[in-house]
Amino acid sequence: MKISKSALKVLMAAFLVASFLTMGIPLTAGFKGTAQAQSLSPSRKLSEDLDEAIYSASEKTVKVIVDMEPSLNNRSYSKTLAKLSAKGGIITRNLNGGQTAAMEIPASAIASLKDDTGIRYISLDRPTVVSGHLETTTGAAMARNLGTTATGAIDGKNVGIAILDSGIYAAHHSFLTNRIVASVDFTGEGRTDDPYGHGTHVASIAAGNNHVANGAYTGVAPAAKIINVRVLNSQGAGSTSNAIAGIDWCIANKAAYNIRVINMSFGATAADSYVNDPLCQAARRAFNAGILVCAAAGNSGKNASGNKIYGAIHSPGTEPSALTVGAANTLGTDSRSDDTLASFSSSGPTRGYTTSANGVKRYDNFIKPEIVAPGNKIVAAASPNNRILSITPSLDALVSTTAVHKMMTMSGTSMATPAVAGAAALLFQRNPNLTPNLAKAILEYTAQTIRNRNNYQQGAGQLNIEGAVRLAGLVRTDLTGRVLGDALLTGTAPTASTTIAGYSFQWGGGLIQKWNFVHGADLMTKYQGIYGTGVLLSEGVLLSNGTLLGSGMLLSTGTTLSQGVLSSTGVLLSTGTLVTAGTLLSDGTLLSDGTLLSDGTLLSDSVFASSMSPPVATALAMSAMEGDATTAMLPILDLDPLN
Ligand SMILES: [Ca+2]
Repeated sequence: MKISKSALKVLMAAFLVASFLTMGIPLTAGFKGTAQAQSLSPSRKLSEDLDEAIYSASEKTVKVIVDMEPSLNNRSYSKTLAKLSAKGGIITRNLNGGQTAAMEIPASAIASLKDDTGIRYISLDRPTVVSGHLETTTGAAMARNLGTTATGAIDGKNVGIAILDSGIYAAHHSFLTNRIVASVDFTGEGRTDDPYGHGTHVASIAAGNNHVANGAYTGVAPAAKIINVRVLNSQGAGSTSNAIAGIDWCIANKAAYNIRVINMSFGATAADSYVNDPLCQAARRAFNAGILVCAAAGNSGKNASGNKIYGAIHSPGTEPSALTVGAANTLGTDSRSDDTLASFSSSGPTRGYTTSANGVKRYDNFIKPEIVAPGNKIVAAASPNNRILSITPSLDALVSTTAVHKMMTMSGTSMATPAVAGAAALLFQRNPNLTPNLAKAILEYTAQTIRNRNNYQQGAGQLNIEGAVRLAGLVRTDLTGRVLGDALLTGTAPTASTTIAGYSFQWGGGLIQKWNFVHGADLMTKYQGIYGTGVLLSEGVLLSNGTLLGSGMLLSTGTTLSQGVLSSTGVLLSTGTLVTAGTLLSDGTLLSDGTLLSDGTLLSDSVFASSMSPPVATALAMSAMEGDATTAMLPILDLDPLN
């Protein structure tokens, strides 16, 4: 027998809720000890806390879970439910194959149900508090407690994150209350909501609150200010000039909204070197203005046959100052022991190029992305009637049917990027004096190396917010005027490991430089020239004719340059031959000219057949949006839909 995917989801969700309530709240909750619990008569059908709720608020509606007699058949269930409806009950969710129902019902009606033979038990639908999968597995939940009296909880408070995307559905309860402090449109459509459905999802990953499903989908920086800069239209597309106008607006309004982070979950094919690419140039302007720019790597990590390809980082992810983000896969478990890379995540090197007067192309060939974060099958906020969901209904996470609570599942480096943008906001809250370079360095240094993946795939590793916030808290706040070799920390170096959900891992302990991976404890104990403003983090070393040159101006002697890129087998590959030979690593081929998307328009990671001409690109985009078919973040029902 084949069970449809959506039916399976509902079944799994129902099971989850049942087991969740059982595990999260002791069944004896509300009872005063076992003696009383044991004295529970089989005929008693109301939980004690429900009794109390009825007593204290008989005129009100209560939220209950009604469990019907298992011996009954479906017809009897329907009859019982009809009876409950007649008494003013509104069924908010069917559970347990129809045998159990979550409902809202006038408290005054409950007494008359006590003797109903169809009903086994009625309990109060108790609110539970959980931390969501994303905030748990990234370490954001642990980071909340790493603040000071001055900062309070580390939740992004007062730090602005500009979401350059397809708009945001501001009424979604993930953004309660008044979290979106500014909205501006650069698409020409004259609206700032999100008919496409991409920007709302992205914004809630970065900064959504814990309102829906008792916190199951809490974003990384749930108190940050959200700045909605709409540069993608209702089809999810836009022009490069839209995006540039949006970036320049952020620079001009940085002070007004304390914009410290820009999130760009979109990209265009990188053909020009970052030196000439206008989107990269705009990203650089933002960076020079003190804003950390987080950019999606792109979803071109494999070709139509599913084979690994290298060299398909999208612009502006090709810009060296940007923090470029690839997608990891948590497999839906909080523990990071099983985490891997999403197959669709674009790998470096960057392949933008300049052409010399005699026609020779010179490729940038930088290592990108710098970091990876969860981006496979992420459940986050959905805007109502959005285009993505209308075309691909299977992406409905079936969490809630209420518009302001609705959630959908999406995959892509688009989803990974806002997790990093939210993390950056937490760092700036913890230590407002961090330069963008230093914030970027801390995020890279504390990342977890993913096994069997090279630097072109994972950069410095997977986002570790616990480690990053802890380290940011140790960095001195009087950074102005520091020179190379000065103490960077206020005390001793931190323990360079993190334990999340019971699994401990060492920090990667390194930084991505243009063509190299630099490592060593000095990177975080001593001030490095590359942490200042007016330089690039990635400019610590120079490569000349295959020779690595450490710059005494920018890096202290206690740091070590890898002699090229670390391959998945741990063997160092010689840089000079690595990229010029045209063949790269043994497990994939190098994309020769970066022309995967033929039309050169700016696209969100999730694009559709109608907006893309080449069938190959369409297939790739669709497969990326559905994500890798592994276990994933599970839908947890919203049991309080009217709130
Ligand atoms: Ca995991």
